[in-house]
Amino acid sequence: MARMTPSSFSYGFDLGPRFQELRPLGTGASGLVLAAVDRRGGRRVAVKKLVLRDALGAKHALREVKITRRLRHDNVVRVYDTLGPCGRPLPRDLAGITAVYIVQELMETDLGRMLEGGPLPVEHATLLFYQLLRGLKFIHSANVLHRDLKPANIFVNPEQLLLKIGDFGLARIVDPHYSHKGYLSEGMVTKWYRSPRLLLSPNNYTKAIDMWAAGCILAEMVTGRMLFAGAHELEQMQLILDTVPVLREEDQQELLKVMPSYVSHGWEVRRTLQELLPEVEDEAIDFLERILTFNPMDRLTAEAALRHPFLRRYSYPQDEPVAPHPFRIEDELEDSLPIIGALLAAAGALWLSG
Ligand code: OWQ
Repeated sequence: MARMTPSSFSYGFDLGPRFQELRPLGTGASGLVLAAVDRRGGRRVAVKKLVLRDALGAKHALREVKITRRLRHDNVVRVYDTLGPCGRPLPRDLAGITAVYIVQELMETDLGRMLEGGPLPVEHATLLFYQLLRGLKFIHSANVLHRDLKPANIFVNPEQLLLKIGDFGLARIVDPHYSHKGYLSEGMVTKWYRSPRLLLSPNNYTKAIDMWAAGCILAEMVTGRMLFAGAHELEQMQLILDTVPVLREEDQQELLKVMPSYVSHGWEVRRTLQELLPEVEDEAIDFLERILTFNPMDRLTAEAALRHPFLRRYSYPQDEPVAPHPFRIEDELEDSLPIIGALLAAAGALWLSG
């Protein structure tokens, strides 16, 4: 009997003979990820398996495929291929398909692992953060929210100091021209990078919320310590309130309703960002203060942050591209409400033919 080759069916990955040397990297937001060598072209790749267990699993897989295929940018992990069972091309109609494989670029490490070795030299942290913002500017211009930015989802090739944003398993499309509430919340997003707004209303996802996470990540790169490491949601909010001033009247009033016992100290912070991060230079503190604002309306956008003096050595607006084909309201609805999505598609077809 022919020996099963390791590539034929390891780890429940039904990929056919194209991939070799499979080894597990971890379980991401949406499924198991393996490193492998693609015999076509000899590239090393990361392959993520999305299991279509039920209608919801299929919906999430389709969304991740749709989003990651369109996001082509230097600072976003590149998707090379999306495959079905046996490593065959993905059919148009997914009926009967049990798994989808996303074949993507393999990066050497992630920022979480890098930070296990302690803080980064501030020059390295600045260059990496510039690339994080450059990637976010592009992602947000495509009307995509990442929603789970954290060091483990940010991939790095350390010798070139190249950074790419990855793992779009919780990403959503949101068209800012229409009102939205980010209806579906999975409730599994890491709390340490959650903005105060998100702690107060867990379903309300916006671009500003990705920026909060980015700010937490910059602080962590420079200090080697997680900025706000709450053990639970209430403590997360308390740690934020210890350092982030609540300037707007409406936010103060909401907090008085939600956590009256904690906020009764005249709205003075207990320790400033400068006191919390004594090793961080003034310009970086100023920058962080513009990102870690309590109210998302006061927070710098990725595009505006790229123009802050902290990044003047790297900023080059002519080479900070936006998405050529942003996602639109139809894509957002198609994701959330399959029936309306189908109706819109049919109406579009009618309109085109008529
Ligand atoms: C890499 C592109 N990983 C990934 C991996 C979730 C997503 C996940 C694991 C690896 C990073 C650590 C080591 N490149 C990726 C990716 N994704 N896109 N998604 O589970 N590269 C949580 N790597 C390579 C390599 C060697 N030794 C330790 C880690």
